Amino acid sequence: MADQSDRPGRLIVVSNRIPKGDVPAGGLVFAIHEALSGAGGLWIGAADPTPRADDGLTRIGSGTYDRATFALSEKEHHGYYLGYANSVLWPLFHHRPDLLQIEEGDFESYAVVNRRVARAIGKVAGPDDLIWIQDYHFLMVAQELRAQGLTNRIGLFLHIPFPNPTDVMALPQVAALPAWLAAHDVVGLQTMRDVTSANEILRHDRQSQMLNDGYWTRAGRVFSILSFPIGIDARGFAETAARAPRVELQLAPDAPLLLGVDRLDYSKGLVHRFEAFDEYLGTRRPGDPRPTFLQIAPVSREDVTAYQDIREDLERAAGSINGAHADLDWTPLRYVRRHIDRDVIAGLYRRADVALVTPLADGMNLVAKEFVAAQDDNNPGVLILSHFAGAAEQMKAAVLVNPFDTHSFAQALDRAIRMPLEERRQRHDELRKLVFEKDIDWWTQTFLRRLSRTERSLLRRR
Ligand code: ADQ
Repeated sequence: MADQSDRPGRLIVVSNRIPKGDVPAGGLVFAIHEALSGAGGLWIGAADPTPRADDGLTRIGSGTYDRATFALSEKEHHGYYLGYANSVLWPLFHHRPDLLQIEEGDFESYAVVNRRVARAIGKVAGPDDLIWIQDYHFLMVAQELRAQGLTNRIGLFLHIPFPNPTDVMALPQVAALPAWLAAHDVVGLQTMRDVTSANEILRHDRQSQMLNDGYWTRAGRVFSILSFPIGIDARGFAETAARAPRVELQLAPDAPLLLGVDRLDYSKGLVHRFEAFDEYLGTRRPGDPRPTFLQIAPVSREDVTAYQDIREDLERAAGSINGAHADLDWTPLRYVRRHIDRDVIAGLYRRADVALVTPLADGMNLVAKEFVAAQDDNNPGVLILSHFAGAAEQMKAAVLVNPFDTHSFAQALDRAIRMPLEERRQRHDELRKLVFEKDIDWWTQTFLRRLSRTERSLLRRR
């Protein structure tokens, strides 16, 4: 649990999603719950959309800290959430400017919602409270808070990648981005690669000036941009995996199980992954093991067109792979779109011989870390990890692949399936150490410590 004893004020966290009932075990939501349970505080998130929205917060639940929602109208849900956040910022920050859908009014909706959140925080924040903003839904909240005169320490953690300096030009509000960032005291990104992109973008801003050690100055304020790679509750996840119920998959006794677990999203590289598996199947020799690749990918953000397209592409690819390679007693690819419970997934990770975590762009990718935590240390599986997952910066002992290079990706699959126990153990030991040491508590504590130790003298009003 995050140590907050050296902090005089409360912690106020803002995230788009907030649990309305019990806090689910694991994941970011659980980490925020833990951080707030430490010293009390307030967690603010979006209410379910209603026909009309007003200002103010609605308190939900009760416990050692407060939880409250801000209102969102159906129109704002379309403009702020489905529109600007998920059809502009998400594709842009995942290096897909070709998928941008810039609609009139969406940015205004985003700005209205960010302003509403800032007003709500402004009303409840005490002078010593730490404000911790989560993710790309709230890039303008800090700027609004500064405009209200708040001098509190404000941190932002961006869970997704940072756009590169060329792509960012496709953002109509690109000129405002440096001021949004500079309104925070600490901007946390997942990787050094993201920090480099952010620094590069700020270098093009005439008002921003780099100091040192990650510090920048702009319009009289000093702020820092640093990487804080997010982790998981490794111990908890390992226990869940060891206790997980065994699912009957009806595989031949020696058939290797390959596993993919993703939200259905174009950034996750599912079509590329299917293509590599297809190529691998085409190169199998007689007598080689007959692997089964189980891909779990429930649909998400179905109201956004790009998500409907990826779903169709994937279904087509899955059908064609099984059409080409299946036999009477063998279905090489199983594609499951249904929601699967977390403990069942943990058990599947433990059982799998190879995990395929091969996004085209990803802030971190927690599946890579969960797979490692779930393994039987004596007979561990192999992690195939894309260079483009943030996790690749830390998890160098994985089998790293370029998902765009189908041929070498297929060779990596073959290598992973055949990897001898000794090499699997060596790689796993290294990965395990990292996943358990840099876990979710490490992440929360490192970020909050950095934020709370920001020099007050640096917090000048704009
Ligand atoms: P996500 O894009 O949601 O998160 P990711 O980190 O892979 O991506 O997964 C989040 C969680 O969802 C994991 O705990 C995983 O087990 C679970 N999950 C994924 N697919 C599932 C499925 N089919 N069924 C059940 N559970 C599933 C964003 C960023 C990531 C970043 C995280 C945390 O996009 O890059 O790692 O935030 O910062």
